[in-house]
Amino acid sequence: MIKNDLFLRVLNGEATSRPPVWMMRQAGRYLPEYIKIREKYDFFTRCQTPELASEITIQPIRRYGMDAAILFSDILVIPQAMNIEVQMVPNVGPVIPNPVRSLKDLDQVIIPEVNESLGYVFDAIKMTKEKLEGQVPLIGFAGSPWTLLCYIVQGRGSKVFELAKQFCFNEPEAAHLLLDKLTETTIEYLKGKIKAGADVIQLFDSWGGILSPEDYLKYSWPYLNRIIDALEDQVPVIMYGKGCWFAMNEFNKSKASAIGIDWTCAPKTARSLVDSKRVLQGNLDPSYLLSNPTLITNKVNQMIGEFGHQHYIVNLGHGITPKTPLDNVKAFFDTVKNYQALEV
Ligand code: 1CP
Repeated sequence: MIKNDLFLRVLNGEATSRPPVWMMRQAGRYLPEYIKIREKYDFFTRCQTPELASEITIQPIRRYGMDAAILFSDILVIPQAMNIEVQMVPNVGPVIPNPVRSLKDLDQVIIPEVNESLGYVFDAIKMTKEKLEGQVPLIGFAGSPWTLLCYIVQGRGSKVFELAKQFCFNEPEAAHLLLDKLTETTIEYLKGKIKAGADVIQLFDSWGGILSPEDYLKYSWPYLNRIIDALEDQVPVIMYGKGCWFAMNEFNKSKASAIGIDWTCAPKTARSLVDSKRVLQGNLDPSYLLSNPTLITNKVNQMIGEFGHQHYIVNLGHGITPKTPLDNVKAFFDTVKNYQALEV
C-alpha cells in the first residue's frame, strides 16, 4: 500500500485538489548528501550497489518530501549490458571508447539476459521499496532507443550528435538494427523493473528534439511506441521528449498515461494539442531554480494556473542543474504542496 498515492491517482485519470510534484534528476548532483557519497564511490559503483543506489534515491524524499521517488541509475546501463563499454568521466560525462559506426560494429552488440546483466538494478528497486515503506511511489526509467543511439554512435555527449545522424542517413539498415536491439532490451529491462516493484515508468527522449519531425517518425517514435505498447496494462508510462512537441499528436494517440514537456512549449499550447483529460507533466525552465524563492513561487503558481491543476503533474522541463541552491528547490516543492485550488 502506498500512503501518498496522489501521483498514481493523477496518472490513473482521477481529479485531485492539488497536482503532484517531483523533479527530473532529483536524485543527484545539487544535494550535499549525494556529493558526500560521490567523493567515495565512482559513478557505476553507485549505480551497481543497491545500498548506495537506494540511499541516493531516498535522499531527496527525506529532504523535501516530494510525491514520487525516481530510482538513481542511468540510461546508459542498457548499452553497457549490451556489451558496449561505457565510462563515466568526471566533468566530461559519458564516454563510449568503441562507438558503433557500421553494420559490422553491431556484431558485438548483444541482446542480454536482463536478470543476469541488470539484476543489480532490480535489486536496487527492491531495496528502495523496502526503505520507502510505502511513503511514495517509485519511478523506474529508460532512455529512448534514439537517445541511446546518440551516445552509442557519437561516443560522448554532444549538442548536435552529427555522427549519430550521419550513421542513420548513410546506414539506415544498421541504424534500424541497432534501434531494434535497443528496443527489445529496453522492453525486457522495464518489465524486470516493474516486476521488482517500480510503480511508474518514465521514458526519456532527451535528444528527440534534434531530429526533424520527419526523421523523428523514422528513428525515434516507432521504437518508443513499441515500448509503450509492450508495457500496456502493467503500470502508467510517462513519455517525456525534450523539444519534441511537434510529435504531440503521436504522443496523444499513444497508450502513454502522461506526456512530459519542456519549457519551449507553453502550457496552453500543450493543452490545445491533446485531449482534454490527457495528463501533462512539466515544464518549468530549470534555470528559474537559480533565481530566488519569490520568483519561483510566482512562476510555479502561474504554471499550475496555465496547465490547470487537474490532470497535471508539476515538474521541471528538464533536469535540475548541479549548482541549484537548496532553498530554491524547497520553494519549488512548498509552493505546490501549499497550492489551494479555488475549486476541486
Ligand atoms: O557524478 C555524477 O553524479 C554524474 C552525474 C549523473 C547523474 C546524477 C549522471 C551522468 N547520471 C546521473 C543519474 C541519472 N541519469 C538519473 C537519476 C535519477 C534522477 O534523479 O532523475 C537519471 C534519470 C538519468 C538519466 C539520463 N542520463 C539521461 C536522461 C535524462 C536527461 O537528463 O535528459 C541522460 C541523457 C543521461 C546521460 C548522462 N548521464 C550522466 C550525464 C552527465 C549525462 C548527460 C551527458 C550529456 O549531457 O550528454
